[in-house]
Amino acid sequence: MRILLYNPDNGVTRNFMPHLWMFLLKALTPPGHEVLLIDGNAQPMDEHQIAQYVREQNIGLVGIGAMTRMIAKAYRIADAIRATGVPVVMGGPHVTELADEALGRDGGPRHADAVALGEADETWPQIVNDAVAGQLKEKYAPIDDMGKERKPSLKRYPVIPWDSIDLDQFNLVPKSAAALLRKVGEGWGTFRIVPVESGRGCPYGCEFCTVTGFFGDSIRFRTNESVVNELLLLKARARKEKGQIAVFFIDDNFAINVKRTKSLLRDIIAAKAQVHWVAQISANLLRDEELVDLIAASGGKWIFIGMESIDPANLKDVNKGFNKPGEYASVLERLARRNVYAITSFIFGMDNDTSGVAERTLAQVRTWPPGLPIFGLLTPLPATPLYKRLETSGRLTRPKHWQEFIPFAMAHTPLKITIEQAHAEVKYGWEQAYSPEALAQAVDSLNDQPLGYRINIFLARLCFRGIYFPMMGKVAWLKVVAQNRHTIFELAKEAFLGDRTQVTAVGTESISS
Ligand code: B12
Ligand code: SF4
Repeated sequence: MRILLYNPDNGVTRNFMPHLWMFLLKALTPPGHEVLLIDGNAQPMDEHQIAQYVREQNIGLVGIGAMTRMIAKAYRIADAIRATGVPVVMGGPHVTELADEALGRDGGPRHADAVALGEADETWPQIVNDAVAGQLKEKYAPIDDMGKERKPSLKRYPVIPWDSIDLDQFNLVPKSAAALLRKVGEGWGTFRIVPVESGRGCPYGCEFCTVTGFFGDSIRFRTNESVVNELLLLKARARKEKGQIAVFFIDDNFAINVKRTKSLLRDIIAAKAQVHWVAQISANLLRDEELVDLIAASGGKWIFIGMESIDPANLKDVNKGFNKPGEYASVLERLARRNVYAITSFIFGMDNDTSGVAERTLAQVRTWPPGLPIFGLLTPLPATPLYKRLETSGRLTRPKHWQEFIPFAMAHTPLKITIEQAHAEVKYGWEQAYSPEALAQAVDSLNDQPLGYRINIFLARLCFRGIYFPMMGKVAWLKVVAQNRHTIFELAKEAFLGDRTQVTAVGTESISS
């Protein structure tokens, strides 16, 4: 049977990184089937196009995975596919929480023939076999012999054949420049950011987060050996195609067990499996100097930190009191001393936020080493404790906000500001943090560093700017380049007239050596 795994586009980040679930399920598919992958972020398709594709390619089963924010699009695509007579199975966090919605058992239309609840590592082969036999069940759940929910172990993790898998849709180097860039240094003909997981689960239970409910508070890890081998495979591929690969360790909290993380990083270093990597780590775990040393030595370049708020009262409200705003600066400086920088994520519209929260946050951000601040709104995702609290207190203004998804729009009323004020705070945060002046300041703050670091922070900021100000077309890019022409000119002048030997940094040094 030919199986299509499809992930709908999120409308923002294009082909920046593929979704791991597709590669994982492909690797777990029983032999004898052909599995095709389409990520809508890299290959946008509308309902008509996908239906045509399914017919032309003679697809016998389609699997669709989606987060809450893409679920409306996922349902539209699923409807179009089902209209061709091909069965659709859906999985991922949203349909796990709201299976009845996908199956049309909540009074709405049906979108899926079957739903995979929770982690599908063990149920996927069964789903495929049942589809072949024409006997798809409505729900598949990972349960043990006693009928109790079972979280799959990651000890026997499948080998994802990164050396041979078709990754054409995920090359971040434009086709027009690939041939030329292949000859630069170790080769830049391709640049891919690849998701790798080393473990699952986070016990912290922040009120707005689905992770503790979905993956459970029992944390599971792959073996160090299996992670190291995966990195070696990725490095070999990059070398073979004269390109570069960076890894996003998508674990929810990569250092949740500091001892294990240190042992993994030591093994990566010992096996010379270093690639440039990004990971999510909560601030409280970054107090450990040895851990941060190992992060830097093993290729860690960017750490995503869910700071959420600089107000301890807000953090306490959402059960994230383990975040201590008083130590944010020292954590970031500890990283920056090793040339590791942070993606700092903030949420506005929290219950203790008052007017001016964005400027107060930015005032602190400006005193920190340069990084990539990002701003969002508190969002009640289905089945989170936050959703339940707001529902119980009658504060949800759009209880099914995902059915008509609007980016950067609240679905409940904060306590001390209006919804409109919260929207304005997010807008202000993005505008100020990514203004030409802010970009120039970030570059200047690294004046004592090699040029490569400054180019890197500038390019990273330009790309991150696109999360809020989508830069999909050439005109939009040209406008941004024009606005930042002064900084670009200064960097270019230094590159061509200055000490060129210094151009060795985060984005430019070789990762394939
Ligand atoms: C990596 C990641 C991202 C990446 C992008 C995604 C990517 N390209 O990989 C980045 C950092 C950009 C990101 C951004 C956001 N993310 Co995110 N992200 C994750 C993260 C950490 C890992 C995803 C992952 O690969 N997991 C590992 C795989 C193996 O698990 P999985 O995807 O769940 O798949 C398993 C099952 O769900 C199932 N399955 C999944 N799909 C399918 C499909 C079929 C057919 C079947 C049978 C089974 C199946 O089988 C898989 C194997 O067991 C998750 C948390 C987590 N641990 O999952 C959050 C998570 C998915 N993100 C979340 C959110 C909210 C966001 C943001 C909206 C945050 C924000 N406020 O801006 C943005 C939105 C981005 C956008 N523009 O759309 C939420 C989603 C909750 C929800 N109900 O939708 C999660 C769960 C985290 C959380 N805090 O709750 N994210
Ligand atoms: S620390 Fe991060 S992953 Fe863990 S529960 Fe909180 S927000 Fe979710």
